[in-house]
Amino acid sequence: MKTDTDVIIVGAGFTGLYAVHKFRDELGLRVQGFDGASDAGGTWFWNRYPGARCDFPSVHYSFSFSPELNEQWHWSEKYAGQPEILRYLQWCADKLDVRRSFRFNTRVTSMVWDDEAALWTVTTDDGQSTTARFIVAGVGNVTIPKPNEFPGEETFKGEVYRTCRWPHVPVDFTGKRVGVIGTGSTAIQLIPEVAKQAAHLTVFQRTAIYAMPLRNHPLTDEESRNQSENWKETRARERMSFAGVPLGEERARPTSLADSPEERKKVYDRGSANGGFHLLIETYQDLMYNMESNATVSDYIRDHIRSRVNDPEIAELLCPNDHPYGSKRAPFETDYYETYNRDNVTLVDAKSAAIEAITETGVRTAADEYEFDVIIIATGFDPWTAALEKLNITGRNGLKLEDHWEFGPKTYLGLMMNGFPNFFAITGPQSATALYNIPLASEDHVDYSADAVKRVLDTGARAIEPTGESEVVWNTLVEGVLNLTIIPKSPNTWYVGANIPGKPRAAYIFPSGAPLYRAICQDVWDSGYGGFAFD
Ligand code: N01
Repeated sequence: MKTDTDVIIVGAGFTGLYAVHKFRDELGLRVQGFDGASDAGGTWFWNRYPGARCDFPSVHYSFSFSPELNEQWHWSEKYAGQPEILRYLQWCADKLDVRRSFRFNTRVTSMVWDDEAALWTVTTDDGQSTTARFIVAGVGNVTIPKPNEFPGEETFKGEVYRTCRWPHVPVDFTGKRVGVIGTGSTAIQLIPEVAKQAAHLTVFQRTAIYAMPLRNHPLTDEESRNQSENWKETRARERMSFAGVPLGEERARPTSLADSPEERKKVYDRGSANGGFHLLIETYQDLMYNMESNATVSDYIRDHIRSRVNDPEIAELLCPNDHPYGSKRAPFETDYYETYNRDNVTLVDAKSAAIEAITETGVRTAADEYEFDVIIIATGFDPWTAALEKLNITGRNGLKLEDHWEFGPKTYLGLMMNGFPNFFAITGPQSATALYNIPLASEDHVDYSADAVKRVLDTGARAIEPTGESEVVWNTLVEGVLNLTIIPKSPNTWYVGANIPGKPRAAYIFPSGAPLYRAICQDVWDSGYGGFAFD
């Protein structure tokens, strides 16, 4: 069959950059990429809010596949900020020479599978259509902002900013009254930065979270040089670790319940002192599976919060009490709790008195009115399925993706869907992505996709597609594993879609850890693509 190109790649983040390299330079195929942004960067192009930073160590949160990229890039901090990550991705785009394969400022408006010709027709917002045999979607999981729930935004006389669509020029908060809505991973990075500048900052918190210290620091020249020199060993260790990030030498103990309170405190102190995910992953193995054991770490974090906030009433309000640690994505902070000791910061309980509207002058809750010059909305994303559904995908026999997913995502391995041949949803819903270092997860999925494409081409088949039965088996496994964890104990975690009113509550993530997930995928591939059909 004749097509305009072989592979259409959507998104120019970690996935898209690697996919162009893989399919164009390694497989020798024709590729065409699209991205709505004006340049490469993906999520790091859009999320430019003050304090934006990755809470995976940069030496791991970066491409692993290329000796040149590993050796030539030097990170300046343990956990890089958004500007440095964006610079890195754009440097990679140059090094890999991938920009020429992308059309930027171009959004996909529809994708339609033609069963007779076995090709996809992709329409873009510049009015053009492009045909290809394969689609590689690298659109991310936290991409589409949560729809605005507050009526009256258009009447507000001041400035409104969304963290995930931040202006490209710095916003000056000097002398201004600022309101921030939300206290998730995003907001807790932004709040300390805005508080330093604003005349007054008011934070609307609906759900308190278990934020723990990130413990970021600049890297010395020697540390940076060591990272570049030892990349092979580092990358090998990543692939063997639960989250794709090898932590320290400390091995997690089986359960916190076997230790005395004193011993347990020492273990948690050590995890906390190491910063970031060490507390969750390196202390006790059953924190994500056993509510009683989890209660010990949840108590530890509440005590930690109380120790950092001067006013006991504010401290209590900041202590989470309606979900176990880890059931929502564990966030990490720098100076977040101390921010509430400042005279120019107020914490508002938006749970007991919900936000009702944005008014001409500020925000109205069920209990009070607040006047602002600036409102910042940090209410998160419509996760997992929304960015794919927004591509307006029609598969075999006119099946729309949103209908296939009417009651929640249905996938095989979190990578492909029955009824959508030759379509690869990189780091898609029901993959191990949520608890996995994204650049590695992207590389794995692109590699699996490239193998599958090669198999189609080498065997003269037209298409690869999972069977309906294999989707059912995968969904059952994903749900089963998820229900073994403490994740469903949170009333509104985005891991099960519960942060979006009306979104089906389902198993959106496969919390198996990366090594098990990779072993399952590798087994499927090595055993001749069990669960897939070729036509
Ligand atoms: O979004 P969130 P996020 N009224 O959904 C509140 C990644 N990330 O953008 O919990 C009042 O976590 C909501 O309250 P509640 C990371 O994977 C990574 O912060 O729904 N409040 C919550 O407090 C993360 O998990 C990094 O009650 C409302 C907040 O808004 C994911 O992005 C950095 C509300 C939303 O928090 C999403 O994080 C940043 C309402 N009507 C983000 N609706 C890294 O470091 C919502 N809220 C890699």
